[in-house]
Amino acid sequence: MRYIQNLKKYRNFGDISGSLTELDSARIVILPIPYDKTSTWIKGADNGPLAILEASRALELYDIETDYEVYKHGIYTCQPIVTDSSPEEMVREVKKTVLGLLEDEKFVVTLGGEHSVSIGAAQAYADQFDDISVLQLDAHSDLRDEYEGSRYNHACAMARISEIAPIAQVGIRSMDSSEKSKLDSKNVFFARDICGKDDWIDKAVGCLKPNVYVTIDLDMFDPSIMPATGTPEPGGLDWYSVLRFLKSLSENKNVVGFDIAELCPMKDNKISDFTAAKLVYKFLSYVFKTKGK
Ligand SMILES: [Mn+2]
Repeated sequence: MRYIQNLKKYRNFGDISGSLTELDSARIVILPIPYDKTSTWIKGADNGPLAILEASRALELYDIETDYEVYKHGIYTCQPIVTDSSPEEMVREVKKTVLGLLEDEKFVVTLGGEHSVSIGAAQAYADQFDDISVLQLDAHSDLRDEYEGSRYNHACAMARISEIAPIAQVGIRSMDSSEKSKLDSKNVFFARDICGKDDWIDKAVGCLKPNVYVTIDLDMFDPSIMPATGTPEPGGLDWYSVLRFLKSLSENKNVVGFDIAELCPMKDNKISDFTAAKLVYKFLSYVFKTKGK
């Protein structure tokens, strides 16, 4: 494991400071994992966590919709897990780190990095919680058993996660024919069937166990609002549909943690970075407001 030294540029999520950013008292922990070893098309997901943290400094910390200031629960931003080791080793390191935080009863938000960072985080949650589903929002089914010589390639993320917990998949619109037999059709919500509609939300929430870990690949969004991903796919979800879904999910299930992966920042367009940061904050607002945590 190789750690780089100059990490001072990683600042606190939301630009909050003082006692609200101390590990001991914070309920929420942001874990940046700038890892991009196996991506196959547009590289740069290793810049994702830093871009989200930078953009989060421009967030308004009061959320109008929920009439809530979730940052008052405290948000601690970890130093990033930085490594150029194999995906297998990275996954082990992520699992160990997240497990340590869960033992301290933190709500962990993992920021990728490519989607393989989610494997270790989901493994930690599956170890720590009974009766848990993993909900994936993604353009891609990620169910390949192996890709380019690794079973921990980003294209295999959900294949690995499905070995430890039941999964549901939302927003899917791209896959390989070899993945067809692995799809569980009653737990898959294809983008073409759900875009522009809301009737799928109750069904998708209803197929989940009481505890839910959520893994979000930002390419689930339509590239018109989220162009900065490694593999943009047309025909994705819109902002308010995703928010309605995450709100209903938070009200009806115990969301135990989530990750957001695959932001591949663009040099001259910060819209995607801010959209990703806002998504983190909106989701936290829904989870903590509804549960009164
Ligand atoms: Mn994807």
